[in-house]
Amino acid sequence: MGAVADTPAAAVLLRLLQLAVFLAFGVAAVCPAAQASTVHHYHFLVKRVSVTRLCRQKSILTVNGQFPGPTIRWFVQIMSQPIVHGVVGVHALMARRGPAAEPEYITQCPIQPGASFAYRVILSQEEGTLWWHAHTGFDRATVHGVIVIHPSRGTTFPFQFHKNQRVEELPPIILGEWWRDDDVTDLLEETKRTGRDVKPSDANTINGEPGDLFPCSSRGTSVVAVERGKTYLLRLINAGLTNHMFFAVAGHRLMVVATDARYTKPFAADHVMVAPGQTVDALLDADDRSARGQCRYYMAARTFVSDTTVPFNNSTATAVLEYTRTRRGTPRRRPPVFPTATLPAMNDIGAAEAYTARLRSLASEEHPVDVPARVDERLVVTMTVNLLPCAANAPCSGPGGARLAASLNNASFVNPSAVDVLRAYYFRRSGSARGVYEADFPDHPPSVFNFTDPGVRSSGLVGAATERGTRVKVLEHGAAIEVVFQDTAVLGTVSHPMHLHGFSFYVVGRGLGNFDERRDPARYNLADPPLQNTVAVPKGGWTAIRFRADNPAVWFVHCHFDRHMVWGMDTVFIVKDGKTPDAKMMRPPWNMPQC
Ligand SMILES: [Cu+2]
Repeated sequence: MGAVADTPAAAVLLRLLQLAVFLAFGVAAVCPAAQASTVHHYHFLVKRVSVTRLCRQKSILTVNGQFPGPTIRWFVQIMSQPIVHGVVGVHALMARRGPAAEPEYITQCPIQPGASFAYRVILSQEEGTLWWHAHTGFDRATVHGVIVIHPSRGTTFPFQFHKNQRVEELPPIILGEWWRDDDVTDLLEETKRTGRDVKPSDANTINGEPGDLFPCSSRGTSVVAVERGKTYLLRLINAGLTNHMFFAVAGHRLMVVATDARYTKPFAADHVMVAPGQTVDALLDADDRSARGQCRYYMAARTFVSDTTVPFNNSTATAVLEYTRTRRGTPRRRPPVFPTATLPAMNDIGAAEAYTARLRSLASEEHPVDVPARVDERLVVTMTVNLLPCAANAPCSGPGGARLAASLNNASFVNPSAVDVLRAYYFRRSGSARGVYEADFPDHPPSVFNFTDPGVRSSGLVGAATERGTRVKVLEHGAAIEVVFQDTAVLGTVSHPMHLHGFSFYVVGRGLGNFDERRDPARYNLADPPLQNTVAVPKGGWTAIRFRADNPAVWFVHCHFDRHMVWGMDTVFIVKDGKTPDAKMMRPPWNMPQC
């Protein structure tokens, strides 16, 4: 498994992953006048193809041979019935009452070669940009694509386009990462075997291309055409495995209007910071008045690294924004302008925080906020990168001769192997779920220390070890939940992108240092907090999120740095059934794959 194959056919033999996957969306508009349903069929074929980047050919896993994968478009307020297989999961859709496209071993076991699998997803209120991606190992590095959710018929965007209301869309921009010589599965296996950190990627990418600042990359560089005087909607996604990214367009400001498919109060920004898993919708005025005949601009994506003490990818990917008609006629092929002044430096924590702090919900009549004013339960959850001793029969070579791990509240999550959490919960509620998971995920850190003190480890008071286990948290149906994610300095502070399946959540507070349960809640923003599904917790700080547990199912909670996820910075929220039939978890489909 995992060797790089030279031909697609050989790759299929190696990975045995040629699965025919069909997505069939049954669309039933809520508006009574539009009861007639429309069905969109998406045919996803997972296959290997050979591509060349950074002067090197390698085989990658794709959907339909496309990298990035196909774009799915639909309208909000629909019910959909996709048939999806176990590799591709739908990111961040509030799939109502599950079982939905979730990670393997959480709500389903991996689908075996040749099999297919159907399940139902009921969408709720997302509008804007989401994405779908693989949730097996590091496969999502190349198995991902955009989901565009248009305003429902009869409605429009809650913001003005510059001169007319006609929507001009730029092609979606997916940021990613590229390893020149390595198959991502090999990287994962090596990390598991050695206990070492994942080797940094060799390039960031924009729509699968590093851009012409890299060798052998000029021909593939994405070129996005615009006409002067028009306003465009730009959809931006960070599909990267290991890095936050800054993004800026030379000569242009962006008007941010949405994140994670939820509208924001519009604000002008010279750059955005997008964490892995997050999306940003922004308007771009093609109106470069100060350009003096210039007509080509770089769109640039640079790593934002909050912890420079570990190796990282210090490169910048580019695409080109090109005016198709200038005041003087045909564009001249001058080198594009680089956003030197507006793209922050790689370690500019202030620029990242300043951007993130500006995110606010639109909070309008059509798009109101519904943040719980009081909570029934507050969880304080520390996020820690840990070290574990090498196993006696498996030597390892991580830091200090140990093995890297990660945890939430000192519980390092272990995937069950015999049966997935959903099946264990749904079919064995009488307590026999024991042996698959324990419903004892801690509500608070098991030991309290000065979490963000850089000297905490050298003080000898806190060890780097963690406990391993499949520990989940059961939430009462309808309860108002607050989760405070708290960074720790045990192996060094870092900004973790924390992601919750099944819910969008309000980000009601953030701060540096240690969360103070007595003082900080008084300063929460309960008026217009941003509604997100992935939040970048400040390095050496904390973030508080609130949501109502009204979506009964089994939901994965994890850091969206994939190596942290693999190391165990995860847990599962099981939301209990409500009283009415439509508040109960749907029965898992009969054809759920067996482990
Ligand atoms: Cu993390």
